Amino acid sequence: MSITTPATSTSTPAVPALREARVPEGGLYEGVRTLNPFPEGWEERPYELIEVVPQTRVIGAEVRGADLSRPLSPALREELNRALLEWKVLFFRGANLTPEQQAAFARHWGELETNPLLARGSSDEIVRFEKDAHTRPTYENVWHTDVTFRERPAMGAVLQLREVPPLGGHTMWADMAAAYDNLPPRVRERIDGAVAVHDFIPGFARFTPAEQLAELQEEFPPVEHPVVRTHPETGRKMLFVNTSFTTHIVGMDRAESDRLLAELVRQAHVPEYQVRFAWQPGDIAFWDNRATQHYALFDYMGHRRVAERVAIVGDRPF
Ligand SMILES: O=C(O)CCC(=O)C(=O)O
Ligand SMILES: [Fe+2]
Repeated sequence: MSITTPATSTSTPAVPALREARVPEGGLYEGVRTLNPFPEGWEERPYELIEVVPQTRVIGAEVRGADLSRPLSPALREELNRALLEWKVLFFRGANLTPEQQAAFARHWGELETNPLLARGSSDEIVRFEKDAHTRPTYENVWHTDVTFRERPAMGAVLQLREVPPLGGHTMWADMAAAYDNLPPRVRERIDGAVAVHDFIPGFARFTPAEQLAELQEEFPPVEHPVVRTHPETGRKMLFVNTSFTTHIVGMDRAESDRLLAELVRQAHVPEYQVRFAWQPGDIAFWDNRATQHYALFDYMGHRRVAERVAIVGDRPF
């Protein structure tokens, strides 16, 4: 046996050539995530009147010990608002409110919206979503923030489930502050200061009769909102574009805007930013529509699901 001596002792060992690692535009979003429920510098204080039980690291908390059927004291309203700012969607199990009580609860946060695009419940302010064995999905199966086609999109909404299918019919929410926090610098640079156009047509045209659409077009012209909005109460920056209503980014050609928007709206799909709620009849969810997107799952074809919602008028996003 002989040992061959390398031709020259200084030559480097042969390394196989590596293929070019090409990452499609839109990038990879693997790795560690920054998961802060609170804005920077937020002072965390104990709750005195309610119990707040977080459901994930950043979004969703079950609130116990609050009676929503009666007018809220200022102190209780303050704690609930603080919990809403911290956890972005609050769950109240077994609240069983009448539509009037539900509306009165929401009014502690401001004037209520009326929505000509959705089915009316027992008053103009109550939207009733009633699905039965024959209905097809409409607003479901898509991540969205409510009514961003308005100049002043809803500040929040209070949804109660009246009838729940035997299995499924859950709702999910995603934290748009966490989504913003984790954007790579190359994306942040492109969107800080950018403005997007929002329109109800993409989200609603397919299930609104043509005559009504023509009228609604007049009532709701396209509006512009910042791609990154600042939360008016916490000062936190949040990604503010969504699949249902954001049509394009101002000043970009169509292909570039489409590609960037596709990457941005995909951020709602990241599991670490999400919470999923399995409803029982009489449960309530109260979400901060400024800070979140949501997704109603239509996975109960052939069954009934009945929900009622009120929405609170919001500010103009900045
Ligand atoms: O039915 C649900 O779970 C939520 C529906 C929805 O998108 C909404 O209430 O805004
Ligand atoms: Fe919605």
